[in-house]
Formats: sequence, structure tokens, C-alpha cells
Amino acid sequence: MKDTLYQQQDATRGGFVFDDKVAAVFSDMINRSVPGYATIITQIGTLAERYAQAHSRCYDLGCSLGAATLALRHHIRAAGCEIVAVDNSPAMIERCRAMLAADHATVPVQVQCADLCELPIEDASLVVLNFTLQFVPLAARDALMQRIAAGLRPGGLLILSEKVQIEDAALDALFIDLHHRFKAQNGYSGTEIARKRAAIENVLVPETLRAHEQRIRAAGFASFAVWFQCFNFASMVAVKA
Ligand code: GEK
Repeated sequence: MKDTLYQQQDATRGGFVFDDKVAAVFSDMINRSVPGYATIITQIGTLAERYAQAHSRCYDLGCSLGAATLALRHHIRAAGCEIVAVDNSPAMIERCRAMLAADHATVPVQVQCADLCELPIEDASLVVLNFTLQFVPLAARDALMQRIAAGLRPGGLLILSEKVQIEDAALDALFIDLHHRFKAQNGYSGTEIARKRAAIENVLVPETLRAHEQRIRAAGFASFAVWFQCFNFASMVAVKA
């Protein structure tokens, strides 16, 4: 279903929430709003094929409708893996369950409606945070990353995709402008882009790549790299020693 939410004036009242209206149009919204989203989803599958370890768990934290979960499910080759897909939006989880029920891949998926800040993370070989950490309160991010690192097996992989802040103010302004241009190229009007920007302010809090790397290394990961970036959207990987 096409995202026309911000064509309506009242959609800007209150902050952005992942309610039923958003969940209903989410696939269209994220594909038209996040440069490289489809590429990132595909490559999450490729990375899962390589990093999922036998008899381990693979987590999709902030799974929304389950796009990354599906990529994991169709590419994991290791025996005995279980996917844990988590989101705290009941509207997203309901649709995610329906989508998985219609999918016939065989890797088992445990779908949970829960706050990922309270979720136990255990015996993991892969943890995916695909545009989710940006919505977690800043003060809770260090502890979450430490729990992820602690829950990963040696050699386990973190995939972290985020909207990022560029350190150079002029380039930050340029990339924000180019992102808005990308949205206009995908059919959003100037009014829709401005309303969404206002609604998301203080709800989505981006950090710099340097801040992400520092947090990830401080949590105990041995390596870190940005494997994808388009404007102010990036995807990072980190491996636990
Ligand atoms: C995808 N990964 O399509 N606990 C659980 N879920 C949360 C929390 C939290 N504390 N905070 C936010 N969420 C998906 C896209 S969308 C990205 C992820 C976007 C959930 C929230 O409910 C929403 O479904 C998701 O994180 C972020 O690959 O909308 O830009």
C-alpha cells in the first residue's frame, strides 16, 4: 500500500509512532525513504549465509514487517539455527507474523513483541539492527550494545544500519538535502518531506559513524567497518573476537 500519510495534515500531530497506519504502508515508506534499503536487505542475507553458526540464534532487533528476517531465513545454511525477530510495535508484529506464515522457508522464527532493551540475547552468531538503534534512547544505547556483544559467540557478527550524522556541518547539510532530493525522486512532495522531517525530529536521533565505532569497540568487538553508505545512511559490520 502506498504511503500517503503525510499528505494529510493531522498526521503531523504528535511525534512519529509505529502504529497501525505506519505499519500498513511501511514497506513502501522505507523503500522510498531509505537510499540503498533493498541492497542492504539483500546483503544481510549474504552475510547471514557466511556468519550464521550451527545451532545458534540469529536476532533481528526492530524487525518491523520482517524484511531482514526473511533475508536471514532464506540464506542461513548452517544447521539448527533459530531466528529471533523482535519489535515493540504490536501493529508491526501482527503483520510480521502474517508475512512469515505465508513464507515457506524452513528455518524456525520466534517472533516477539518486546522492548529490545529488555530482551535476553543469548548464544547468538548474528545480530541485526537494521535502522533500529536510531530509535532507542541515547542513554540506553551503550548498555544495549554491551548486551549484544556479551550474547554473541566468538566470531559472531553485528550488522548495524543507521541514519548517521556527518561530522562536517556543510557535508551534513548537503547529504540531508540529497536525501530529501532522493525522496522527491521517489514521488514525495515537498510538503510530505517537511512534515515527516518534523514528526521524526527527536524520535530518530542519529549519531556519527565515529560515535558508533567507539561504542561498538568499547563493547568488546574486535573489528569494525562501514560496508555500505549512501549519503547519510550507512550500514556497519563488527565481529566479536
Ligand atoms: C527492516 N529492521 O525493515 N524495541 C523494539 N523495537 C523497537 C524499539 C525498541 N525499543 N524501538 C523501535 N523499535 C526493519 C526496519 S524500522 C526503521 C526497522 C524505520 C522498532 C519500531 O517499532 C520499528 O518497527 C523499527 O524499530 C524501526 O529492516 O522506520 O526507519
